[in-house]
Amino acid sequence: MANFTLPTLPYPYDALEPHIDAKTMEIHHTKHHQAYTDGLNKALGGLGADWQNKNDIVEILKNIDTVPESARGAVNFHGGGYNNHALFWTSMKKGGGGEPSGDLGNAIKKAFGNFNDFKDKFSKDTVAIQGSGWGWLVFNKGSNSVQFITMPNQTSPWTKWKAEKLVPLLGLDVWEHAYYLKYQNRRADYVAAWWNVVNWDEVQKRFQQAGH
Ligand code: MN3
Repeated sequence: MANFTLPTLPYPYDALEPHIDAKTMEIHHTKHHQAYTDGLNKALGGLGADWQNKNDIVEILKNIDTVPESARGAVNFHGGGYNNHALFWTSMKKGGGGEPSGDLGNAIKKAFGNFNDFKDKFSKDTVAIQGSGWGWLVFNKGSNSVQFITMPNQTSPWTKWKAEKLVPLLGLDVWEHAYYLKYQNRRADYVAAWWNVVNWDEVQKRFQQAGH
């Protein structure tokens, strides 16, 4: 039986106040992320033993094309949601923000000109996502550079691995459940506030691990 479990947050629910409120964090984690976790387990549980025994979500997403068609849509959605949120929680921290330095800072400058241009593009294009989705800074292993992409719904950048060798570095959830309690319809205000909690040390670590 597939047994992915909800990861615990590395900080209390109120740690990201006032930028992201405690109630939103608690519901987002215990209800929404839990639902993706349950949905992933259910989708894999309906498949053969070889799929039920898999426990590496990144490998599953990289090979989404091999998931039997009966479950592929559900695994794409719930498995993407499972991994996206795990990355999301750990890419934020109390007292975050600022700019990345070192290799990552240089890669962002090379790709976008400077940090503010990167931030503007990321913000503008993520705010503009129609409906629900995520904005992502990714590392493209093929071109050895970072780039910005948007992904619809819960589809993970890892699902583009075979075609484009993309590694997710920093994602921003702009589903309404991520901001509606505090910001209502003001997605742009939520996106602007979120930069204050970005954990660049963690993003830098992912960049190193991606083998740039
Ligand atoms: Mn979410």
